[in-house]
Amino acid sequence: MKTESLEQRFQDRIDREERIEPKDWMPEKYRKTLIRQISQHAHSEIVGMLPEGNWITRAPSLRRKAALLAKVQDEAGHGLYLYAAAETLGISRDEMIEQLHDGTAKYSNIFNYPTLTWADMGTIGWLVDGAAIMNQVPLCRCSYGPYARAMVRVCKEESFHQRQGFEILLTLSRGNREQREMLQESVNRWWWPSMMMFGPNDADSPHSQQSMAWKIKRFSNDELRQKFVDVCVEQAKILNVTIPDRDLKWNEERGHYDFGKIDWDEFWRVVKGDGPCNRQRLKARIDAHENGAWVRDAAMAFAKKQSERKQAQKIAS
Ligand code: FAQ
Repeated sequence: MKTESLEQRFQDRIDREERIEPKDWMPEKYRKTLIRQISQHAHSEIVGMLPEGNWITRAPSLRRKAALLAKVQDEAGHGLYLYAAAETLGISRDEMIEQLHDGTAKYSNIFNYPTLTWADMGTIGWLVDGAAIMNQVPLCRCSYGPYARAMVRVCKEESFHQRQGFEILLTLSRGNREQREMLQESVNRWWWPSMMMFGPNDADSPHSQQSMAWKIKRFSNDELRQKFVDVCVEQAKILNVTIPDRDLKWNEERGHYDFGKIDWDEFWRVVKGDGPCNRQRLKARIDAHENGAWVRDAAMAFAKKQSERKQAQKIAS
């Protein structure tokens, strides 16, 4: 059978909304695109623990500490489901981790910014998890089964994270002047990097067209960014906070909010490794991996011992 007809059949399955599973035939480029996206998504969850981890010991109450700790643990879990989903495509976890550590794999721009105040824990929940949900709910309908199924649970947890962040900000918005200023200052710093999370404009997004044809992506980067803006403007009113964009205004004709220009130079600088915390984030991940070598060795030794014991029991019985 010719490759062409295999590809056509594959596309027909996608068009019929059939799920593609690990043992199904798939074009090499589909497999590679998924490995790229899912592994980068996994790395984002794992690196994404670092900015919040910074505040676990300094959370203002036991309730806040417990919630933040649980949220960060959820993010570790998301990373693990996603690594497992990517492994079904024939790449090992070791290879993915190596690509993160040597800088060949990307992770979300957003995690290269510092968390300077407690309000940042609220803003990350509101804006960063908010943007993540906007992007990830459609991924529950991604054509690749293992990724789509992993996203169902991830999205449920992300939506809890978003509310947890919003509630931190709501509390600050009802607090004293310093607390309200802390809230505004934090939103000023996180707004634009959160807008960048959706990726380059559609015209400058090399992967979007093919990923949409394969139904990996269901909406374009710009469509999701617009939805995010429309939702956030209403939520900002409840928080009594100003979104730092002078061009933000309702466009009656479009039925959406217009917004200002994104600084794409900043985006690419951060993505290419020159953001405020890139070096610090990678160093923290590499150190954690190296310092955790003994845990992996112990787990392997334990698994080996158990399997030897089972084998010995089988022979004895
Ligand atoms: N940051 O052609 P496109 C979270 C790269 S999880 C860095 O548009 P695509 C949870 C892109 O990789 C957040 N790089 O690419 C949490 C490509 O480079 P490449 C992560 C970016 O794949 C919350 C190039 O630009 N979420 O937040 C970014 O079709 C709180 C061209 O771009 C996901 O990964 C960026 N923002 O669309 C955790 C969701 N945007 O690979 C802790 C799944 C683009 O050719 C605390 N991913 N690039 O070298 C996706 O939906 C897509 O991959 C996009 C990019 C939309 C991110």
